[in-house]
Amino acid sequence: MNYEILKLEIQNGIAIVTISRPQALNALNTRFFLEMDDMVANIKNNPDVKVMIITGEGKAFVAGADIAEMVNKNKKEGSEFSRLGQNTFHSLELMEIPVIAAINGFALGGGLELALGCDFRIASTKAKFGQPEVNLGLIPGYGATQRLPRLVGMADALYMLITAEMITAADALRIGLVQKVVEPEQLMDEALRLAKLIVAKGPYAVKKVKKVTRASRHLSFIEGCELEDQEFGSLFGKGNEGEEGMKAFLEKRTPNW
Ligand code: CO8
Repeated sequence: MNYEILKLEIQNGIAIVTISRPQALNALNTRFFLEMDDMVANIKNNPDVKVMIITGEGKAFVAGADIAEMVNKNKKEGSEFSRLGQNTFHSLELMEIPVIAAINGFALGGGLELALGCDFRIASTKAKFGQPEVNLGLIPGYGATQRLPRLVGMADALYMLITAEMITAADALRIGLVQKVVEPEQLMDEALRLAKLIVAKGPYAVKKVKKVTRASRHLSFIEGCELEDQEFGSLFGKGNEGEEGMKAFLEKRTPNW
């Protein structure tokens, strides 16, 4: 696929995906979702990529779903547009490799929902976060009603969803919406630093830890612990990653994954 909105750069096992439609503050339109689906599929098929970073070009990460595209939709088309974005963000969340959102500016509405579909979020001090859908007489349609309360708790989620107030990066850090805040000029350096840390780990172990931890959302505690012990065991034995990692520790050398 020829990308018009997304830019991809791959360096040392790290895929950096930049959303580049700055004239509309990177608002999410149908074209974006088609490109993102294609991008996720491509990166999934590239065994060299161990981690993905998503960021935005210009003053926004993403300022929401494209209001100009949505305005004339009927009920059925509205639901379809919601499902399109939900599916894309589900497939992003289901990627085996970790996905980091590097939030450079506005992360509003569908833009915050995109960030919620990533595994964790780092933000520039300039970033602003909000779920402004009720200002438009809408509710979120790309998963925020479900992901936000699970991430930050019911009261902070409802505060954001009902007041539509934009919050600062410092407040986003305080409620656990982002994991780290850095100066704007350090954002990509910090995202790359974290990505490099991840690239150095056992790649199979990183995928398993994501899979088992994310499964805690739909499994009971007991089922989750069962999955954990199965996957823990899968890393042992001759030629497996755990064997190499533990041997390397005991032999005081860097593991050769
Ligand atoms: N959609 C389309 N265009 C947008 C959007 C958007 N979400 N946000 C900004 N733009 C456009 C503006 O219209 C403007 O275009 P133009 O230059 O042609 O007039 C350009 O981007 C620059 O924007 P501004 O001039 O407004 O920039 P400011 O710095 O003055 O303001 C803001 C920045 C505060 C971010 C402001 O642009 C804003 O409030 N944007 C809208 C934010 C918003 O309400 N987002 C939520 C959208 S709804 C949503 O995301 C629901 C998701 C679920 C959908 C489910 C499917 C049915």
